[in-house]
Amino acid sequence: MYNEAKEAYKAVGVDAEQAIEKCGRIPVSLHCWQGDDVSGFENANAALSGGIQATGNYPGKARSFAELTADLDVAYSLIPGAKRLNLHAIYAVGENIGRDKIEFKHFKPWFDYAEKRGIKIDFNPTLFSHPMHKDGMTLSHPDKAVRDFWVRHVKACRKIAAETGKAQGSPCLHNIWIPDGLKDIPADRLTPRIRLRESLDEIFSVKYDKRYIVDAVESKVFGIGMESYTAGSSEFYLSYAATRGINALLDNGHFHPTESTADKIPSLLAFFDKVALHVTRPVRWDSDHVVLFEDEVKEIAKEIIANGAEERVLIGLDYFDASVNRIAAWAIGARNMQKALLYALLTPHAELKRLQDERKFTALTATREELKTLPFGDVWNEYLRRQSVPGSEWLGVVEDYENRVLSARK
Ligand code: RNT
Ligand code: ZN
Repeated sequence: MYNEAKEAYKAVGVDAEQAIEKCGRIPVSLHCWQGDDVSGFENANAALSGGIQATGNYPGKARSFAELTADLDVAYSLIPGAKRLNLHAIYAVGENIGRDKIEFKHFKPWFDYAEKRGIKIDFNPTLFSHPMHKDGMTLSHPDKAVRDFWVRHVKACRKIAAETGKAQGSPCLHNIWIPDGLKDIPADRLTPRIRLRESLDEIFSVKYDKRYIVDAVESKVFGIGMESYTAGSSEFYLSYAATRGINALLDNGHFHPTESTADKIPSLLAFFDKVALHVTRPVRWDSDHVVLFEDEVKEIAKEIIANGAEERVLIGLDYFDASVNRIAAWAIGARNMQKALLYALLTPHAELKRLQDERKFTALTATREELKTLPFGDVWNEYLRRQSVPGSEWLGVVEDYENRVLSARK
């Protein structure tokens, strides 16, 4: 079946062998926080706050470093391609010493875990689920003591990220997202943004080698309880990143529903060396449902591949569904991201671009529609086989693990 598929793609000018080979080299960063509903290790009864929410109560969630890494191993075994690991500061291992005091050594177990598996790490400060996240604000809070605490936290995190990047020989993506916002119509939209700008400037006054760390800021249009205003809006962070020589991260759940995140990628590629992504699935709101193999995700992958930006777009996943088996959630979302990349790699972009430039729009639409029914599944199966990853039988692996291991977690 693969050989026939290969011929079908050859007929439209696509080399399936090359697509398979290339797909295996594009890293996708797996977010550790899908494994425990963004709880972290700071305390057992940690409640998620900050305008984000995990809903559902599926049994068997990971409660420790040992459980989370065991679960991640199962997930990784089901995902083809190059993989990274995305950590949050609340996953420091050992006693809770305070977010403004964490160091590389508190993440050393993660580093060793990843290194053994040939996986590189990305890192995030955690500016939510904490008593100093006051009145829904952190880096833009009117009280300087609150801002200073979070400045210290993010500085500590950037140091960890830079040390990680240096030690692993690959830049560590350090992404700042803050929940700061207002529920109802602001009386003052500007001052919180000025305070945020000043906090960020203080944070970025510490310089690190770009070979060790990629600094990014993540915008958001609204959150639960912050429906009317977010300090870290898209315009704010794009301007900030552009003027400070850092990068922007696009989360496709963080824009008005008819905006296309895929369309934003080439806009940013025209100005920035790198663009970071959080791929998710917003259902009516920023719900962070499991990523599907759907048009939005295909279009995102297309913008990466068609523009030859595999090394400039840093792909990460960001969703947390607590209503289904969490390992299956990892596997489904990451496999779908990979599917979208392979699908884009099996598209004759040069030919489609030529049709656009020659204004042959009838042929462009006709060709694109014909491509949709090529035997993609046969190439996908061959890709999985070569990556030694199970095909549709992957679910059995998760069910078996659930029966043996997860069901014993009470
Ligand atoms: C929240 C942002 C942010 C978080 C993670 C846990 O809306 O998307 O990226 O999901 O940092
Ligand atoms: Zn995000």
